[in-house]
Amino acid sequence: MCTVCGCSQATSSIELARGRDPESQGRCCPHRQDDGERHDAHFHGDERLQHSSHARHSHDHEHYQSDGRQALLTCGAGPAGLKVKGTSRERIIWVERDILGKNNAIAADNRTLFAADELLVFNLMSSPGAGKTSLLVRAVSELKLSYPTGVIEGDQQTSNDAERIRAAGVPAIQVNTGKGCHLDAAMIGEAYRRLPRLTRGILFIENVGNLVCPAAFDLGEACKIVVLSMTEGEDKPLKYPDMFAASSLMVINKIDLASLLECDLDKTIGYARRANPKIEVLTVSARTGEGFGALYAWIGRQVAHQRQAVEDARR
Ligand SMILES: Nc1nc2c(ncn2[C@@H]2O[C@H](COP(=O)(O)OP(=O)(O)OP(=O)(O)O)[C@@H](O)[C@H]2O)c(=O)[nH]1
Ligand SMILES: [Mg+2]
Repeated sequence: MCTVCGCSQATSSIELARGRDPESQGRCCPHRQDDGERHDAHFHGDERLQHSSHARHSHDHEHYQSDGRQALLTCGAGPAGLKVKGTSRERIIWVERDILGKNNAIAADNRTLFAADELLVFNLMSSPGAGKTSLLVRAVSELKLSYPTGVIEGDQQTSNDAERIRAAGVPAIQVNTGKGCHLDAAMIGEAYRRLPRLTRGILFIENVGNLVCPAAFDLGEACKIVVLSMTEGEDKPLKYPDMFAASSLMVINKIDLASLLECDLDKTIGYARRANPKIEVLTVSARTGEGFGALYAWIGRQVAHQRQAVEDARR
């Protein structure tokens, strides 16, 4: 675990073996996309991309916000406390700098690529285990009958999810982020080039299971979708508002378990709308298929909207 912010980005033995700067050991932040970042990527087996990225750390520890602002915690003192320029008080300095600029530039390139193929791209995000892959397996089995469909899967390790998608008869690329806690635009651009051409089709990206960092990264998608499972409790949108603020749609999954749980659906939706008054909401069960008609209708509307935009641009 990161010794500064508590996130799960600490240096692994694998990264140390690859010669990671000992200064950064035990701390997080592959979040930063700047010259200090290192990328080690390879594809293996049936299209699994191993990706490890991390930033060079100064002793100052920087945390980044989804709106691109940077909160700088200068950790001048040791574990006993935080020190900023001679004071012993913790101070947060907001630096108006677009630290996600490099990622955003690559995301813009991805968007150009997707537009050229008239491809609709959805970025699915959730906590680990909310049911993203289960939902995708069911959805792509149906959608592939109407659209060229593909999936990019993101996980720290394993190609399990891509294998589940391929078993449904849809091409999938697995990206392994190693210690990384989210997909970034460069990973998506690279993975997309390894998929068969999906002209006028749909590409689903399943992000790394994490309700925090994926929200901050533009991948070039048409929109972000947050999957929240009934088992997580209704307060997640309050605790992780950035994820819900960034998403156009909240899919509440595992609705088949509703009668067994005390989760208050109305409360969950109300909390999500505090973070994002415009967020649309669907309830589904990836297990039983309940609610998938409405999900397909929603996707159909996005397809129609995108095709109309392409037509308008041509005129
Ligand atoms: N009861 C029920 N279980 C579900 C549903 N959807 C998924 N699950 C179960 O939830 C567990 C996790 O599902 P996954 O689809 O692997 O979840 P995920 O979000 O892709 O997980 P990560 O990729 O690890 O983040 C599995 O045991 C699924 O069978 C659902 O609608 N109802
Ligand atoms: Mg999954």
